[in-house]
Amino acid sequence: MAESFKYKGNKGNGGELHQLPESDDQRMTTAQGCPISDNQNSLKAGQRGPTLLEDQVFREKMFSFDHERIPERVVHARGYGAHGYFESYGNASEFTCADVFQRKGEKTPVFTRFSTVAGNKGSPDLARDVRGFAVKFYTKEGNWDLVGNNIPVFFIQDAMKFPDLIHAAKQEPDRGFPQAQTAHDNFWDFASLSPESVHMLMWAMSDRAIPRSLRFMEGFGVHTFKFINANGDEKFVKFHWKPVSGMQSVVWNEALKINGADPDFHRRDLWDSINAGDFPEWELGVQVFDQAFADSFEFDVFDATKIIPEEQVPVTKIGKMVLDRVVDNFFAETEQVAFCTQNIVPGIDFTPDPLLQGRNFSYLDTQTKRLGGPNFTHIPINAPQCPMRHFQQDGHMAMTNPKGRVNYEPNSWERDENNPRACPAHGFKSSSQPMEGDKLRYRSETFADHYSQALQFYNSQTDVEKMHIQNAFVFELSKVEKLAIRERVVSHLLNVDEELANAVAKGLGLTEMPEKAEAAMATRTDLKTSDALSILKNGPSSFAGRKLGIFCCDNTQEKHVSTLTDALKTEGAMHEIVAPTINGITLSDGTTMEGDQKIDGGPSVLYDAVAVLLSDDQVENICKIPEAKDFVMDAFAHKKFIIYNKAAMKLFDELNLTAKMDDGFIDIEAKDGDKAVEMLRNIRFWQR
Ligand code: HDD
Repeated sequence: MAESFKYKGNKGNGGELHQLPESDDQRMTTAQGCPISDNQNSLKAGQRGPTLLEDQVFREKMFSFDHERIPERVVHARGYGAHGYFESYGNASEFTCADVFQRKGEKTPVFTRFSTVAGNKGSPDLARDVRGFAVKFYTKEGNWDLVGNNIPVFFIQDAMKFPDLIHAAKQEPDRGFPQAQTAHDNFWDFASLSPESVHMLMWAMSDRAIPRSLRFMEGFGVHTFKFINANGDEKFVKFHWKPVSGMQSVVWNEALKINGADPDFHRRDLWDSINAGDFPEWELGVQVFDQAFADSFEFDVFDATKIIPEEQVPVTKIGKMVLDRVVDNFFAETEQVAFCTQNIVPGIDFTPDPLLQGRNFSYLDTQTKRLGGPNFTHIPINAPQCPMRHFQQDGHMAMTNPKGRVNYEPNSWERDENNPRACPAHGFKSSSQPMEGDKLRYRSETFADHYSQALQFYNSQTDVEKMHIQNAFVFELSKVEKLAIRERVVSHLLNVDEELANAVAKGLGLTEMPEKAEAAMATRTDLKTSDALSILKNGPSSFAGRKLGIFCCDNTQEKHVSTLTDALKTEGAMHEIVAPTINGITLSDGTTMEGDQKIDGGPSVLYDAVAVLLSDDQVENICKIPEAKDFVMDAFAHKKFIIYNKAAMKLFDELNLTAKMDDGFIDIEAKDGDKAVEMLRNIRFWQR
């Protein structure tokens, strides 16, 4: 036990603490398996002498350390993964022969990695950014990687533009900042010169880009793919992940503060909730449509800057993903997992979407560089969990070379598991795709409308969400130094919606409105709004998976705390005790409670709602703690529900809040825990 270890001083070997018992299962060895006698001291010439080059134990240890880092991902470097399973509802076999969907109730293992896009590996989780949502299905017919985002459209239409998009979005190359944000000149310069990005910009400036947790966001395959069924019939398909707990985001001011208070906010939430047995779940939905629909749809279904509204093609749920196991080792699993859009299985196929086509080259290429060679498929997290039989061999770190004499085809050796052949009846077959035409570099005119769906998205939001979009544009563009770039963005917004453009112009203090950007096509105003596009219209119906921060102190009434914690447990929600010291508090009935956070380490931005449950004899001291005041004021400003008791009123008085107390304040003495938690289901008191 760690506590029983006491340091016993230097005895010429770094202290007894470090010497472990001699049993076999605890003995430290070199990477070659040689037992190590001393892991604290290098081999020296004399007691104070120089270290000897001969020390193979030291050299091996240092060599391994020196080679620990591999290149971080060029995008999506900051990510977090978990294991789980996908359970098929068995209702998709009509559309696809993909084995993973054939049998109702069958579970397929998955590994899912969430990420931000622009930030480096050590950047904060709550940057305003798109979130990657990549799922590796270990199916019986090979790995299927659905490498999507939490936003259903993309900034660009052709992969040719991807390196420029990413160069512009990441740190500016001369100064090496800003980190993990698009709020700078280069990004907005590129975006405003690439009007195809306008639809995605609307999503990126919405609260979708600041999710409350990874569990409360949707995921999308983005591109149109193909489904092929057992009869060879083809349909088009778009993939959706729908979070079972509903959608939820933080507000921007919260995000700014959370990044300071807990840069690991999202990964910690995923880690904690899985370990607590509160497993995040998403249903996989598909929009399936045929060529006739594609021909009649307002936009080109191969254009990744467009959605197909759910009202036009409903989302059918075909299974559920449950993440139920954290990684054993972050590097081995989350870092080394290598997603490739090219990894598909029989029953699924690509379409000519020029973004998808380019991705199919890029991912394999980047994994080879990042993981050091073509054998990254041998790393356990990437290895298929079904048999693999082929004649690929050798290369760096080859671990599963084929066995036997034969390593070529055709051959006349006896057929067995080491001598495989292609199987025309069951193997992967590309779907039919009539093709003809000149070789040319061209953007199809069917991709030319850049504003209509941006307007549709904006019109589908609630007033609160519209205001957040306006504010986000203003925030980001206020960080842009060049006036001409700020104006150019507004000139595009004029093509989307005048009210939005005016609000942004006003927020930026523009004295003159720029002219509308030239558009290839007039913005369509006839597209129907879609409720599915709003977060607030698809919020949770329960407080489950959310967290209450309970700020209490010595002599807080025990029943006020327990009525709440009991009700939260029934709801499936979590709580943390925030206390003046981490060693905890003694409640009114003499029971002691450890603190989960000291007040300055547990600001209210870390919680979905707060309770301020104080005692008469402590409240005056608490009024003197600046962080205690911030705890309440931030919760108030972020429109959170605030549960309180009588003693807390003194603190509210001190903050001049008493006159402003609205229905978002819940008196625990008037309502019991159940009633209070019922109110928390609304998540925020937006009327404030
Ligand atoms: Fe990408 C990583 C999602 C366009 C090239 N991408 C990456 C990851 C996700 C996405 C989730 C992280 C995977 C992980 O967790 O390891 N990318 C998307 C989506 C796109 C998209 C949804 C548009 C629909 N990406 C895109 C294009 C290209 C790339 C057009 C290049 C032509 N993406 C990459 C990459 C990355 C990557 C360079 C970096 C690290 C990696 O692949 O594994 O190959």
